[in-house]
Amino acid sequence: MSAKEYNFDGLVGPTHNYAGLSSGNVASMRNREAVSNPRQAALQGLDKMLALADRGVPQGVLPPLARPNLALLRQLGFGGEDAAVVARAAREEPRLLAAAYSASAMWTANAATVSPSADTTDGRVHFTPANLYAKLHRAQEHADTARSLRAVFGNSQRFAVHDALPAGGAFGDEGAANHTRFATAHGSPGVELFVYGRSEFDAAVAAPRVHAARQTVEASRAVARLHGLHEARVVYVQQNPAAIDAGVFHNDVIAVGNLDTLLYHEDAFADEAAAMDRLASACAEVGVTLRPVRIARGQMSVDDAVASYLFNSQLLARGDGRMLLVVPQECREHERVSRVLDELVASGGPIAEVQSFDLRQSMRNGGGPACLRLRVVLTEAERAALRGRVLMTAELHRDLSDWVRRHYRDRLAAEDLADPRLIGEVRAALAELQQILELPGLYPQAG
Ligand code: SUG
Repeated sequence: MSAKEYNFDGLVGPTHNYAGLSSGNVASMRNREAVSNPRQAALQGLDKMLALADRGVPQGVLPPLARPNLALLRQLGFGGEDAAVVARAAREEPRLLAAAYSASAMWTANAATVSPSADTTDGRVHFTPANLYAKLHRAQEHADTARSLRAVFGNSQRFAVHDALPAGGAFGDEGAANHTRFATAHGSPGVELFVYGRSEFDAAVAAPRVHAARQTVEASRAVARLHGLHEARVVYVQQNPAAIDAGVFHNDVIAVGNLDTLLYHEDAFADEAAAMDRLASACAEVGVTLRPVRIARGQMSVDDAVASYLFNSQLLARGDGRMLLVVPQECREHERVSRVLDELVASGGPIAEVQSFDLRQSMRNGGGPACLRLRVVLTEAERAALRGRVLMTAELHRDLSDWVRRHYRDRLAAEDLADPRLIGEVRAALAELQQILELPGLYPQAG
């Protein structure tokens, strides 16, 4: 069946800030307490969405989550009126206030794992929101993420939006950031690759030493079961623990795949040869001859990958059967990495073209082009079953950019989170956003 891959980017929320909440994520730690510009962050994201939509890449948008998460702060013992909750948290536990204000849902690669209807036994598109258990500020996302996915993908004949996996370390799940799909065409049956960092139960799986691995193999297996995937078309591969220790907190910081192509660094996986063998034979089952594009240590190191985010790129099919690689601008500012990009294009391999975007605001929190998007393969009938005004057009881009300019601050420092006016500003913004996106009731508190 013919189907297209839609990239649903997260609309950056009005409280985008740098709180240094993600140990193991080099950029997040380095920029802790830097001053952010939420307005610029949102506009940078919207401009990428429109530029890709204009090139014919199907593009959607997913809304930000309501912040601050006052329910979280109340659950942690901060009581009283909304302003009092914020004031006391700011005084006593500013890190918790920052978590409650985090705009981290913008990285929709972590919103869920998605399996297209061509892969699932019941013929529906399946979504499992990621529990993001590893970090407090991210672990608060999944219930609201499930709510917004159910708003957009609410047609239960076409879509199944599961609840997140159970809380607890055994099922740490980071969603599509650790998931890649291979197929002859987006609408054909595919192979789904799940990359994990550790195992809760299998002591033979060596865990990283410095940073905690966020994804367990047990979580990956549970998602594959929930989605009704065929065993022969699922491959589980362990991430290289040394790469996690070097700052590769998600597999999409070291590898990206699309259709028959996998662009990856030789240090991405714990056992490269075995991983590539298993992947290639599973791909053969669905008629895909895997085209690995391997970047060797000699070309660039894992540190270069973390610094530039070369692999956190979008690998997109062009009309002519070759591929476009969408990279963050930082790749062109890094001499070695920029050379690798030029070599990739000159090699005559699957990547025909590289396009770079200024996503600096998101990049400073460790989020490149691939983090900002959730890939959802949809048939025409499934696309017609979407709810809301969520597919990117010049008009939607104009309305959202105008909304951002009217509601967002251009400066947010750590101390600004204590400003009680921010609560009302965000509420007013979100109340209007649900109208623009034609998703009434999306934010119950926003009225
Ligand atoms: O989970 N950064 C995010 C970045 C997520 C990137 N996503 C993918 N690789 N798919 C994270 O570490 C930083 C927030 C802060 O420090 O304020 C943050 O959450």
